[in-house]
Order: sequence, then structure tokens, then C-alpha cells
Amino acid sequence: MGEIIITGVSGQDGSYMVDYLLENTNHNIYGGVRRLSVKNHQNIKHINHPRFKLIDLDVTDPVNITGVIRNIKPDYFINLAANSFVGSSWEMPINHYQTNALAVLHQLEAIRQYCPSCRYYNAGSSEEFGDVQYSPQDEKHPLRPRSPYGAAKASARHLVKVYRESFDLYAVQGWLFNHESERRGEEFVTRKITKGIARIAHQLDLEKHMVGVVGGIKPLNLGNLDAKRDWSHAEDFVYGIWLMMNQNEPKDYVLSSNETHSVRDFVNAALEQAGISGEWTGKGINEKFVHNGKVLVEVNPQFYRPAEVELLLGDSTKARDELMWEPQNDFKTLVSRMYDNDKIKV
Ligand code: NDP
Ligand code: GDR
Repeated sequence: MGEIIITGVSGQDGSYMVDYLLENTNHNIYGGVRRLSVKNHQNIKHINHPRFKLIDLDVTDPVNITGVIRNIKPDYFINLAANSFVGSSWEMPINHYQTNALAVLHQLEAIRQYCPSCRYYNAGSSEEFGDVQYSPQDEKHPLRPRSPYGAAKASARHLVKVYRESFDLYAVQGWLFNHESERRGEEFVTRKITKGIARIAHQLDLEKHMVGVVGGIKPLNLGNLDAKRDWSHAEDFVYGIWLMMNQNEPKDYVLSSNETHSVRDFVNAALEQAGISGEWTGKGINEKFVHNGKVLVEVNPQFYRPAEVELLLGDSTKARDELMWEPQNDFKTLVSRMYDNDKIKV
């Protein structure tokens, strides 16, 4: 029985990682949360287990990081804490750099000093590929980030490699393509869509039963409908991370579905799941989805980014061949699981 520290345990991936490790290992798990005036532990409220304990761990505080690592001397340290919203990284670049890059350096340094045999994972991202040069993107694709978020993750990647090679640490950073779920934060486009379409479906239903919707049906506002992402379910990825941490040699792997879909495709799949028909009209900022004369989805330039990653498509052949990793949920299953979870029950 060993000790595992997971940072960012209240987030999407952290919560699935705890579920996976409690089910499949006998290690003790310390889940790092930062102090907030009001707790947001929705994603972990179902976990009540003698091998799971919450600890205070703000990854931007080196004293906190060093103290925790020195006291627990973990066998595994899984760093999933981040400011993970790319869209906010132009407004708060320093916060992104401190949380997503500098924090990694503090963790690596504390591990080097106090428990060099600890296996370390940092959550890397397909956003590091950014302005892609070829598709699909594999482990050899150059780092060409387009946002302060992506630049911070790329910087962290270099630090992980330097510490691995200089001090012989088992330290890895996967390139994880987008992964979503019923526990996804609501500002990310997939969850925004499934929640938004669920609301609209409910309002259409009320109207059908002659119950007026005050102010009419408010359309779902989105940004770039043409952006393409390689979307998977988060449950499939936490298992891939654990495999990456348990090899003979530390290596970095891409995890992806190997399919790409546009934001518009995601909206269409959610509409289909909701049983709402209609058509897209207009182009660019005038594009709209119309159902029986009602605009249900429209473009709002407020959600455009200063620099966009237009296309991401992963090639996870190496992980599939060497780790024997295989995702279980395809695109359609992902959308239907998320939509069904957000559907308003009456
Ligand atoms: P979430 O945003 O759902 O979770 C992030 C977690 O980090 C939250 O628990 C948050 O806590 C915590 N956190 C933020 N700042 C701090 C801090 N200063 N100290 C301690 N904890 C902090 O992200 P995901 O679970 O989706 O992602 C997990 C990791 O994987 C992140 O590093 C993300 O960048 C990366 N990643 C995610 C991908 C995805 O598609 N989901 C793809 C590639 C990489 P709080 O609840 O208090 O805000
Ligand atoms: P992303 O996820 O930036 O890929 O980062 P997000 O869901 O925010 O955006 C995906 C794409 O959708 C476009 N888009 C919109 N995005 C948001 N959030 N809101 C909108 O209204 C909207 N309309 C269109 C975006 O422009 C973008 O192209 C996620 C995060 O989990 C990161 O932490 C992770 O590293 C990467 O995935 C891989």
C-alpha cells in the first residue's frame, strides 16, 4: 500500500482519478484542495472512503507544496490542478503561468529534495501544439502554443523533461486532447452546449403545453463554431494517465480519440439527442440555428478568442500500442451522456 497525492481533486479529472484509484488500487489517496470561502466539492461529494483524505494544497504556494511533499513523501504525485480555462488566459496570464508552470517547478524541486523515488505526472495539453503544422498530432509535433495557457503548459513540459533527465526522476507529462464529462465546468463549450440545449428543450416543451416562457426563448450564444476539437470522455483518460505513470521507463504520450468534430457538430449532436430539428442559416457572425422560425443558437463575438487554435486532431497510436490503452466512449456516447445528465427532469 502506497501514498498518492492528487492536486486539483475537486475538478473534473481529479474526481474521476480518485474514483478510478479507489476502485483499482489499494493506495491511500490525499486529495489536494485549495481554501475557498465557499466550498465547491460537488464532483467529490460522492466519495466517502477510509483511504481518501482531503488536504489543503494550493499549488501556487511553494511553502505549502514543499511541506506536503516533505511530510507525506508520496509514491505518486498527480498534478491535475490548473487554471484550465484557455479563454481566461489572456486576461490573467500571470495567474496561468503561476498555476500551470511555476507550480510544476516547485513540485519537481520538492520531489527532488524530499522523495526522489516518487513518480510524478503533470497534466499536459494538446493546446501546446496550438498552431498545428500537421494532422493528426502525435508526440513528435512541435510545441506552437497560441495562448498564455498553452505557453505555460509547454513551459512546464520543458521543466518536467529537464528534471527527468538531470535528476533521473520518473516525471512525465501527457499531451491530453479535450476530454469532457457530466462533471465538466460550465464555461467549457461542450457543457455550455449540453446545458444550453437542455434548457431550450425544456422551454420548447413548456410552450408546446401552452405554458408561456417569460421573455421568450433566449438563444444559446457561442463563439467560433468552426473550431475543431478531438473530444473524449474524461473517465477514459484518467486510466491512461495511471498507465503512463506505471511503465518501466518514463515517457510522454498523446491521449486522444483520433477523431475531430467542429463546435457546430457538437451542437448538432446535442440537438439530435434532444429531438430538436431545424436548420442553420447565415455565415460568420450572422450564423444561426432556427427551429420553427425561432432562433435557438446564435454567434456572439464576445466568445471569440484573441488567437484561436482552429484544429486539433490527435494520434494516440503510441499509447494504444505501448500502454494498451483504449478509450471506451465515442463522440456520440459522450454527447448523449452529457446531454442526458443535463436534461431537465419534470
Ligand atoms: P478543472 O478546471 O475541472 O479542474 C482544475 C482543478 O485545479 C480544480 O480542482 C481547481 O480547484 C484546481 N486548482 C486551480 N487552481 C489551483 C490552485 N492554485 N491550487 C490548487 N488547486 C487549484 O480541470 P480538468 O479536471 O478538466 O483538468 C485537469 C488538468 O488537466 C488541468 O491541468 C488541465 O489544464 C489539464 N488538461 C485538461 C484537459 C481537458 O480537456 N479537460 C485537456 C488537457 C489538459 P477549484 O475547484 O478550487 O477551482
Ligand atoms: P479548449 O476548450 O479551449 O479547447 O480547452 P473550450 O471548451 O473552452 O473551447 C473549445 C473550442 O470551442 C470554441 N468555442 C467556445 N468555447 C467556449 N468556452 N465558449 C464558447 O461559447 C465557445 N464558442 C466556441 C473555442 O474558441 C475553442 O476553439 C480545453 C481545456 O480543458 C484545457 O484545459 C485543455 O488543455 C484543452 O481543452 C485541451
